[in-house]
Amino acid sequence: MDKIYQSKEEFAEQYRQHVRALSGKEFEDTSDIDRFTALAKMIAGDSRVIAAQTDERNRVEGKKRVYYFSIEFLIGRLLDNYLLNLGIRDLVAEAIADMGGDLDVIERQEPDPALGNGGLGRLAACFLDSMAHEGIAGYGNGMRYRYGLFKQEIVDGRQVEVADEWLSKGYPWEVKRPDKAVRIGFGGHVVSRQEGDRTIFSVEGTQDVLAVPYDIPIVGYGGKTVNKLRCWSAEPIDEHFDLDAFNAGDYTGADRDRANAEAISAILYPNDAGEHGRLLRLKQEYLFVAAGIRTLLDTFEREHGKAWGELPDYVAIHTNDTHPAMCGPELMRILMDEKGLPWDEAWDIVTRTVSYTNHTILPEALEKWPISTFSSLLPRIYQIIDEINRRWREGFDMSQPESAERLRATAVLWDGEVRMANLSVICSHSVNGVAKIHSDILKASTLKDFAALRPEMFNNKTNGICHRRFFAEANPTYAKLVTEVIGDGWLDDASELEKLTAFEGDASFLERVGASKRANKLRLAEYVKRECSLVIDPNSIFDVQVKRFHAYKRQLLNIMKVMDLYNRRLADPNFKIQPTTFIFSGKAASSYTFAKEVIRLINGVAEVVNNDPRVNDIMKVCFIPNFRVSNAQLIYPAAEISEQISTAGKEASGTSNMKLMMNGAITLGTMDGANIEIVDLAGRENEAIFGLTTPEVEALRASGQYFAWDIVNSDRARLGRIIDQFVDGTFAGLSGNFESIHHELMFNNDYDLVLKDFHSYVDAWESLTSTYPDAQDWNRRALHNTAMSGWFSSDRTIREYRDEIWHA
Ligand code: TH1
Repeated sequence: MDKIYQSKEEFAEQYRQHVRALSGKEFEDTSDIDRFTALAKMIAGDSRVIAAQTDERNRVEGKKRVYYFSIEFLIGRLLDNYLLNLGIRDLVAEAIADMGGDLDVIERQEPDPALGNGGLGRLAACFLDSMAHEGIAGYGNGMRYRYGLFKQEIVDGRQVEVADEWLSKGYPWEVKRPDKAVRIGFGGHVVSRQEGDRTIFSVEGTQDVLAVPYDIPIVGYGGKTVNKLRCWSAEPIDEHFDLDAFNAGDYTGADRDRANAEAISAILYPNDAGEHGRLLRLKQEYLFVAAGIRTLLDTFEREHGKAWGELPDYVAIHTNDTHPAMCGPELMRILMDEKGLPWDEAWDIVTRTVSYTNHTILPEALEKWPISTFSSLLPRIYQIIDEINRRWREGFDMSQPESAERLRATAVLWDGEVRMANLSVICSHSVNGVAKIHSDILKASTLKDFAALRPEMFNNKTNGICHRRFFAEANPTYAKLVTEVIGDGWLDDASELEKLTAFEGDASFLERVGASKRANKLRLAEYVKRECSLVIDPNSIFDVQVKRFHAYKRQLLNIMKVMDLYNRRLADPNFKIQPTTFIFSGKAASSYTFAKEVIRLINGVAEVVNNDPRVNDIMKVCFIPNFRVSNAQLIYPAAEISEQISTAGKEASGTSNMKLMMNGAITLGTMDGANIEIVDLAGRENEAIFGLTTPEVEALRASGQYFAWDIVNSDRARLGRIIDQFVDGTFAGLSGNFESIHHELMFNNDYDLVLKDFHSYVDAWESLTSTYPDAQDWNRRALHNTAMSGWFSSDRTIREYRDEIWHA
C-alpha cells in the first residue's frame, strides 16, 4: 500500500501545522476537540487529493459510475476507519503519543452522525466502504439532515427523545459545494405547447427551493480509491429576507422563506419500516432524487455528450428501498421535457439504468401516497407516473383467469394511492431481496405477480457488513490475535478468516480467544458503569439483543424469558442457571407506542431484578441508552449470545446477526432472515435454533386455530404468572403497569406468536447456556463462527451487485 505519510515525523510536522492554522495555538495548548478537528480536516484534505486521482482514473478508463440513492446513510465516526483504510493507523497513533496526545481520546471527540434509523442506513454506509475497496466508481446520494435520529434518554424507564444536534461543533469531513446547487420545484401546474409534432410539457407557478450538496470523502481500504457521498440540504432560492417585515418587528415573518425551505432537510423521519404519509417526507424524497439525477446527467453530458442512449452503459442508478422510487419518473421527465427524447426511447434508457432493492415485506412499511397529495406537490411527476401506469395496464395480457387479480396487484395507481414498490419494480431491470429467504418470499408472495410476469429480473443479494469497521476496528484485541496466526490478508479479503478453522483444536489459542472476549466484556462493563451507573459482572454470560424496537423483533419474548427465570429462582432457591447479564439496546420510533412500552417494561424488570439480592448472583438486566454506531462498536465485541428472535418470515435479513457472529457470539435465533445463512455456514450445531419456521407460521395463521388463551392456560405456573405480572404491580415500581402489553398478548391474540415460541425459546436458551462452563468448547464455537463469517463481508455483497446487477 502506498502510504500518504512515510514516517511518524513527517506526519507529526504536518499535523502540528494544521493545528496551528486552525486554532492559532501549539498542539500542546489545544483542546481535544481542536485536535480532532485539525486531524480530520487534514485527513479529509489528503483524501480529496486521492479523490481527484480516482476521478481522473475513472474518466480515462471510461468507467461505469454507480449512483447509490438512499434516504439514509448511517456512516458513524470516520476518523479511525480512514486511518485504517489509508494504512496509517499505527503510525498516527504512535506519532500522537510521541507528541503527548492520545489518538483514542481524539477519536472520541468525533460526532457520530445519526443520518439513518438502523439496518437500512447502516447497510448503505457499509456499501460505500466496500465500493471504494473494490475500486468501483460508486457515489452515495442522500440527505443532509440538520437533526439526525433523536438521542434517546431513559427517564423513569421511559424513552425520551431529544434532538440530535450533530452539527453543533462543526463537521470537518464535509465540504459545501454551492456551485453544484440544484433548483427544485414543488407544486404549480403542468402546461404544454406544440413544437412541430411534439408536445412539450413544463410546470409553471412552482415554489422553488435550492438543493445544496455537501460532499464527504469515502476512503477505500488500500488507499487507492476515494469516492464521495453527496448529501443534499435545502435552502431558500434567493435571499427573500423581508426587510419591511423585519423593521415592523416581525422577525420570524421576515425570514419565513428560509424557515420553510430549511424544514425540508431539518429532520430524519424516525420510522424504521413503519408509519409514513407525511408531505415533508415526500418533499425530502423528491429533493434528493431530483438533485441527484440532475448531477449525474450533468456528469454524463460532460463526459459523453448527448448520447443519452448510452446512459445505461456508463451509469447505474440503484434505489435503496422505495424512498428513491421517483428516480425513474424524474429521469423520464428530464429526458423527455428537457432533452427532447420520445417516451419509448426514454423509457428504454430508464429501465436499463435503474435497479431496486426491497428491504421489507411488512405491509405497513410499503410506501403509499394519496394521489391528491402527490399530484398537487409534484404534478408533472404524477402525470408521468399516470402514463407509466396506463401503459402497464395497456400492455397487460388480460386473457388469463388470474389476469384481473394480477393487474390489481401490480398497478402503480390503485384505490386513490400511488404505490411506490410497484413503481420501483416497473421502472427497474433488477429487483433483489436482502437474504435468501426474503428474496424467496418476495417471489412467492409479496411481489409474486411481478415474479410470474418477469421472473428473470428477480434475484437475491444477501446483505453484508463492513468487516473492517465491525471487526478490525471494533475488536482490536481479537483482530490482533487473528492477524498473528493467519496474517492480515483478511482485511482485504474476508474469506481468509476461514483459515482460522485450523486453530479450532488448539487449546492455548482458544484460551487466548476467550481472554480477548473477556477484555472486551471488561471494556463494555466500564462503559455500562459510566453510562447506566450499573455494575455488571464480566464473569457472567453477556447475552445481547441490540436493534430497533419492533413487535416482530420480539424484544418482548426476550424480557419474558428474564421474567420467567426470575420467577423460577424466587420459587426455588436451588434453581440453577448460568449467571447471565441480559443486555438490550435500541430505539423505538417516537410514535410507536407498543415498542416504547416494551422498552419501559425492560427497564421496569431491570429495576426489580437488579435490586433483588436473591437473584443478583445469577442475573442482571441492562438497557444501554441511545444505541448508535459508536456504542455498537463496543457492544458487539463483548457479546457471547446473539439474540435474533424475530417471528419467522418477518426479518428481511438483519445485519446485527452478522456483526455479532463475526465477533464470536453464538446465535440464539429463529430460522429467519440471514440467520438461515449463518446456520448454513457455521452448522446448526454451532448455533442455537428454536421456534416455528416460516411455513409453520403461515400454516398456523391460515388455520385460524391459534388461541393465545389456550397457550397460557396450558402453563398457568410459568406463562400465566408472567401474564399476571404485566398488570399486578410486580414490575410497576418505576412508572406503572403494562396493560397494553397484556392486551396485545391476550386480547389481540398475540400477533407475533410470542407465547407460541416461548417454551422452545427458553429451553433453547437453557440448553445453550448450560454448555458455557466448558470454556474450551464455547471458545471453539466462537472461533468457528468468526472463521465462517467472512462471507458476510459487504465486499462480497458489493461484488455480487457489481457483477450481476450493475455490470460495472
Ligand atoms: C431493514 C430490515 O428490517 C432488515 O431486516 C434489513 O437487514 C435491513 O433493512 C437492511 O437490509 C429495513 N429498514 C428499513 C427502514 C425504513 C424502511 C424500510 C426498512 S426495512 C425507513
